[in-house]
Amino acid sequence: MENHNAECTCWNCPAIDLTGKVDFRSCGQSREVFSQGSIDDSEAHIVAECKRRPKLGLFDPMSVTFAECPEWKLTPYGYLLKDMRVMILGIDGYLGWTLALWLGSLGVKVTGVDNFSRRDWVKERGARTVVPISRMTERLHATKEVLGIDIEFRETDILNQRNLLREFIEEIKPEAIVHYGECPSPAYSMIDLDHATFVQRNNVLGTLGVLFMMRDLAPESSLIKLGTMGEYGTPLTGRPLFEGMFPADAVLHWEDQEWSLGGELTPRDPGSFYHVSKVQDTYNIYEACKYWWLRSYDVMQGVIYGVHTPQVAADPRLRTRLDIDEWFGTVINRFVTQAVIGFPLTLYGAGEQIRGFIGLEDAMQCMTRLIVHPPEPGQYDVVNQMSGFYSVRYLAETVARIASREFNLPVIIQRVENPRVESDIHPFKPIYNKLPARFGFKPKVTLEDEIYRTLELLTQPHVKERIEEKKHLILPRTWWSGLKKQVETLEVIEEIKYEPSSKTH
Ligand code: USQ
Repeated sequence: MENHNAECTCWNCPAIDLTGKVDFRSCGQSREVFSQGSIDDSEAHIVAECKRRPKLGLFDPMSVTFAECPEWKLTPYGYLLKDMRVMILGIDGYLGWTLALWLGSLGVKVTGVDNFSRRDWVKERGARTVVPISRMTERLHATKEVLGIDIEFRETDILNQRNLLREFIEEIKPEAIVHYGECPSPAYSMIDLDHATFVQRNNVLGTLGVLFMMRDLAPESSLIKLGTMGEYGTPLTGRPLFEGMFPADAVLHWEDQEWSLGGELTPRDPGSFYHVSKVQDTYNIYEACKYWWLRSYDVMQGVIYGVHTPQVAADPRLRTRLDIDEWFGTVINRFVTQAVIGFPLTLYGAGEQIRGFIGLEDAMQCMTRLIVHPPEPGQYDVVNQMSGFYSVRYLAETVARIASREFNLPVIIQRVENPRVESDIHPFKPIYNKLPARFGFKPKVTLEDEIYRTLELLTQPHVKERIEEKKHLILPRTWWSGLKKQVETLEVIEEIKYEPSSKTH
């Protein structure tokens, strides 16, 4: 569905300059409330000017749709604002870099900031990305040379150099801000007090600063903020994990009374001090939308995996990072690297933990669809961004099957002590309808195909060598209890042997 945003109007558009009788204290009111003109017709109208088409003069912002406006052009991901200015916070990371190239190739004017802290955190733990990545100057140069795309980059720490970020936002006037600029690691936040403090300070206060800057400098821009499915936890009652807020018909029944829960934030049950930082962000963003009419999509993303988009695969200098250590490697990426070097795949605990997952390329598709379909002024909304959910045991077996059949790698699966405090046997009922239903998202990458592509890259001798050099960092030793010791093997489950496949992939 490429026309999911065809009927959006200038009310959603970041090029709009809202003037007239808009009461910015009346938080979160939607277009419908205004359209009803209920209070007093003479007071309730809104007029706007277009920053891109000043010749229009004052007009009703709900009278022009994206499909009708010459500034919006149809792409496979919806109508896209011509030369749309998108700023990526955390542009040097696994997701940030990938999105920069992806959006640039669609004609978006990409700008970005980073302080290279992801490189530093990984180095601090003695680890490194197993897929080699270039320095930023070389990345930018190669992007221009290979893809013909200019990206404007500023080295900036969004928390400790707020003045620099402020100046950059003022100069660029971004029409959307994608916020990937946080520390993403549960295990890193659980190392000790210093790390927990660092992660919460970095994430929560960094984001708080961004919100104030948006209020002052870019109130029409939308904030697409990376949250996590891990905000919700895995409730043992098996109740559905709604997309941030309860649906309109949800009801609280207690004793002999009933109350509607529709529209209220759902309970959060984060699983690490990192996850807590995301929950705090949720509340800060929710409040900012309410107080200042900012607009935001909070993206509850499942566990990400994979290495491929057409742009990062176009040249070795354009590759995005891939971490495998206990702090920054996510489970599928870790299993694939383990299979490549014959290290028994590490199921934590019972191995029956279930999580939502999404491949790298599908995550890029989702982000693009959200960027081109901005929320209304004052609208805080949440999407659960995932394309499927699996137990970690199923994932280990799938990696083993593909590695063994297609790459002739013998694979063993083991169970190790679980250093985390998490349920390893639990129900899981995520709701993830909004992206497909409202934004036209159709997953393109199957789990098997992306595991295959990752194996293809990681079995290359220079990558395999880099994995071998860091294999002492595979077994976790950061316990949520505070213990510092490497986990013990509980059980070697099986040696998986499949006949080599005759099919060419
Ligand atoms: N796990 C294993 N073996 C491993 C690694 C992990 O069994 O070798 C298990 C963990 O116990 C956990 C599950 O796999 O139950 C997922 O672990 P993970 O390390 O892949 O992901 P997680 O720690 O939850 O964090 C990652 C990202 C984080 C993001 C989160 C999304 O690091 O930034 O927020 O995924 S979610 O899990 O939905 O909260």
